[in-house]
Amino acid sequence: IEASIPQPLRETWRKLAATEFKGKEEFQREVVRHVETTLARSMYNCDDLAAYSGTALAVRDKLVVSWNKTQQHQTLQDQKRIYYLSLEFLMGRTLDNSLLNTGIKDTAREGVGELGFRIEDVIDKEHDAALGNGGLGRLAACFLDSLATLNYPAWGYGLRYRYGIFKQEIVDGYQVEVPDYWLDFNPWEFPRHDVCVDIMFYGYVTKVSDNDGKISHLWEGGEIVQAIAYDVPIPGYETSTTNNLRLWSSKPSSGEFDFQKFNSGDYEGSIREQQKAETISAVLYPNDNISAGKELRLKQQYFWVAASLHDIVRRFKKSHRPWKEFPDQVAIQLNDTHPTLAIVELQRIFIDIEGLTWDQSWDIVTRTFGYTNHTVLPEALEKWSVPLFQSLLPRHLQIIYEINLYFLQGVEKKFPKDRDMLQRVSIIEESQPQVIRMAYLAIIGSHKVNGVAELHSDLIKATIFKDFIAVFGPDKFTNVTNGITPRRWLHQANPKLSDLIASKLGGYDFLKDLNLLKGLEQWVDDKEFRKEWMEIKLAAKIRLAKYIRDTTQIAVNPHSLFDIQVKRIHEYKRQQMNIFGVIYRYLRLKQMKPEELKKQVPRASIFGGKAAPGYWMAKTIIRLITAVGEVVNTDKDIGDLLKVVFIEDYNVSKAEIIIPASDISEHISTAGTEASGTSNMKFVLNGGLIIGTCDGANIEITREIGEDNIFLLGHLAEDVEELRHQHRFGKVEMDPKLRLVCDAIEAGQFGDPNIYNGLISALTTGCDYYLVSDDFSSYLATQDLVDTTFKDKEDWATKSIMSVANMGFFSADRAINEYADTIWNVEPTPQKK
Ligand code: Z16
Repeated sequence: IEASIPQPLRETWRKLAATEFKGKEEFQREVVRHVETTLARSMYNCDDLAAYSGTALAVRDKLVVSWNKTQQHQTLQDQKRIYYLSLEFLMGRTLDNSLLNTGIKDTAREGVGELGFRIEDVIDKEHDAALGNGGLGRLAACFLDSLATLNYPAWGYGLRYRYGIFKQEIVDGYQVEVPDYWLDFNPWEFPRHDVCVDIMFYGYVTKVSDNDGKISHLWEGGEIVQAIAYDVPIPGYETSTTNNLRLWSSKPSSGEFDFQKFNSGDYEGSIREQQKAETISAVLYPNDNISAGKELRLKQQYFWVAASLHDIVRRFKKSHRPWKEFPDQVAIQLNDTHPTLAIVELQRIFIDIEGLTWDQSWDIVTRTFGYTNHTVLPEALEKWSVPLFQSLLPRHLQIIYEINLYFLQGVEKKFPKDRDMLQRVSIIEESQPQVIRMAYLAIIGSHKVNGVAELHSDLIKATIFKDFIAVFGPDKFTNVTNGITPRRWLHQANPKLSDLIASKLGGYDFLKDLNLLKGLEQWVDDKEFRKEWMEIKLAAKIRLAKYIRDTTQIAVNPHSLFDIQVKRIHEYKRQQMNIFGVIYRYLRLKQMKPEELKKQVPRASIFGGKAAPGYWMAKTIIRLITAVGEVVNTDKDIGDLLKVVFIEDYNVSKAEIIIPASDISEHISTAGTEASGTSNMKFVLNGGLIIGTCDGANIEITREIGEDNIFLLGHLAEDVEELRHQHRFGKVEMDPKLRLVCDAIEAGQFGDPNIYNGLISALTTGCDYYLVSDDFSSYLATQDLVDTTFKDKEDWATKSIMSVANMGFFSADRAINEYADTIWNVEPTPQKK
């Protein structure tokens, strides 16, 4: 308030207010000005990187103008805001996306062209913002795009990691992790040194009673770390709404380190102490679907949650509304259990700081939060040790015990004398040591819990959260099937396809209303259209083949069938089944006579994805893929008939090149394990067909595009339990074709077989938990069907076009509107231009 300019002077400000550049010349002027003044370079030393920097700074100025207006507008409107709390935002690159969303890509192309640069080269200089592991982080990024595009007043809250997900190098066929220091030049963030919050860890709790005997709790004496806000503008597509992503960075608290106190001899020691504070936001934990339970991770979670809630509560207080209206102004969505502490922290703020009663406070808290579950895998469910909590967050542990007590009292009333039930639903698991089940806490503290695809939402109700249906009734649980932003995953990644679609649908409205794709069905028999459609696919394959040749020296024939599996490496995603299938194909080709070989469909098996650094089995799978490549790719008998490629360091910007180039992509998780998957949607939207299991969103994709347009294989989720039981307690023979594959590996056909002992024993003594053997024959037969179908180019083109035409449902816009309707109870607020 004190920083506000007095009324009489505001006219002067208004006259001088920054404006967005208009047209090519003003854009160029801004680029050159930034190159010359911000970067202190000139036309004599302007390389692609400097051109990128100048362009990014010019575009950023434009974003900032609309961002300021939007924030001002939303503050004045003062309606309910959505806060999306996520430990991961896998944004990828920003320049191209900003150019497209603000409608100035053509201006920029011509503008930088006349300055001597190709826009593609300029765009290619940007470093990915890789603050996420995989699906969950990329979903958060797609949701931000949709929230802004649909004009919802929404903020993302996350951590500003100094190191994002590691860069993957393949050395001698093995994954090696290299740190991803990405902040050298990041024009898309704005440090807000004035927005800072002190966050406490450790310490102790004392009870004090006031004159009326009212008891309150003091949490004191801990270590204090400061959170500094960094803001990132999030522009919507073809709208003036530019939302905010606020990322917190940790640093030593100013009051904490009194240099006088330090022995002057231990100056270095005092600096080391300060650096400890910075480690909190130093690095993203590189695990997808695995919880490692490390203290630093819990510190990250509390640090981020406490800073965000402080910010949200401060903003609410400015409106001077009564506390009970908090849920009318604030919807907080918990992206997985990572931010579950927010429930406890808000209860603590209300009770210990704002003086509300427990019941008043708990009512507000539970009306504020929604919780999204993204997995049923036991190794991914977060459980924090009670002793760790006791030392790091003693007051929060007390509050959790109290939440649990009241909750269990309610359960006891509903199910009298059911001791087993009380044990099963308790937030505290009675293990050694005791642990806190974060998912249970998230359910109890939220008004809605959702899964991310229909099958997954059904499964959580039937399995891991079954008892909570009995306690709360079914209405607390719902489904919101994931979606993807068509702006990045069609228009940006595949501009030629987007342009072709626009030429037939009469414009680009489909990018905002993806159901309009349905109009493509009318063109499915149009010869010229079909030809252009398949030419665009071929061009994307040629581009990828060139990328593969430049980076791996492997020559892939663009006319071969491109079979792609790119995603995090995980046993449940079954890259091992894929590579076993490739080995089987290779063994079969080696047996064939020349006339038989002529009839085979040439195929390129393309893999990509990172393994968590501590996940040995996943790393072994990568080693097998590269080893098979070494043998197959140099086998003169095989030639183009089979190539095996592992693309290093799969990330968002590589996905934008890879996804448009698939004929077939693989989504072959053991049924019931992949909550949704989102790359399946991206591939189909780009005219690729998929081979997949009846799992996650594959099922709904089948429903939308029709079962003739998808290659399904394998057992159903409902059969999995029984099959696993048989593996454990009966004698089950390995599939004979898989036996042949294992024999070839064990005979040393792909190098030292000892490397793969773990992989093979998982199928035998490990009881084949992921059912690779059970699904193998179905997988091979389905791959044969893929080959046969691919030979009929006309049939293939029809399948491709009809699939894209029916993908409207998978827009993230649809998903966001469902969240707004069924969970957040908010309406969009478009602003006038
Ligand atoms: C993650 O990426 C996912 C789940 C999870 O519990 C943790 C992480 Cl880091 C993924 C799911 O595996 C995937 O099926 C889903 O599509 C994605 O989250 C977004 O919901």
